[in-house]
Amino acid sequence: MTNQLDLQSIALAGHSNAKLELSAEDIIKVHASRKALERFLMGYRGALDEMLTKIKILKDEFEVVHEYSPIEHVDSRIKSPQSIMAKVELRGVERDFAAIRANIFDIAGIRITCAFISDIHLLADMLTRQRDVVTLEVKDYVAHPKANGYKSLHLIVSVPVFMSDRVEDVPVELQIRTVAMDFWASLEHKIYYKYDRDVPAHILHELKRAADVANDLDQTMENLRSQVDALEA
Ligand code: 0O2
Repeated sequence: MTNQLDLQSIALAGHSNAKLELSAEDIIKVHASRKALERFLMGYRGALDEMLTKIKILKDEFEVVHEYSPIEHVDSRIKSPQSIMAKVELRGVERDFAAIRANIFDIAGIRITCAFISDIHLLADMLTRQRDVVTLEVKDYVAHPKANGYKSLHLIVSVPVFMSDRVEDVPVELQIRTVAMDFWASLEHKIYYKYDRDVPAHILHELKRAADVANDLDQTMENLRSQVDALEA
């Protein structure tokens, strides 16, 4: 198995309809790169499945025991080879699988949305205290929002994935935030790319205002929830 990431081969592998003059050697190279990439990503797919199962078990159990779940919605993705390579270039990481594995931690990603702010850390604690989950990094943009107003809890965790001949500890990025935080983040992300990262000042100002409104809504919902919980107690 080649361990060298050949950018051109992977690009070719993703464009099977392209009218290209390929030599037999090129075709063998494309297939080898494709297979190596497939094997590399397999560990990430396994890790994603394991984490998604853990999240589903928590959600199901919560619904049975508490008739309520802190989890509103779950999204997951494996980063595309093109996005992985863009990050590799940006970060100046060597173009081989070992270096990518050691330096890029968001190849497997899960985003969880919760109804209430207090659910975010509750859920993070329930996941990270499981004995096969190792926390590698925590970025708490809920406690410490970014200057633009972005709020979310980011965790990098690793889970063991059992293959036929080895065990791989594979990193997964978890982003946990409220529905309001998520609404804001997805709009901000679209605007950021629409303006090619150069967003006019008045739009940035409006976005910050919208983040404050989303935060007010989250606080109000949290207060309402506390009042309802107190009534039920
Ligand atoms: P994508 O396409 O969403 O995956 P790192 O991921 O460590 O290389 P960084 O910025 O140090 O880079 O990590 P951080 O702060 O944990 O952010 C990682 C991800 O959080 C980003 O992924 C975004 O998805 C999201 N994010 C961070 N800041 C913002 C923000 O200001 N607005 C929005 N909408 N999302 C944000 P990527 O890799 O940028 O891209």
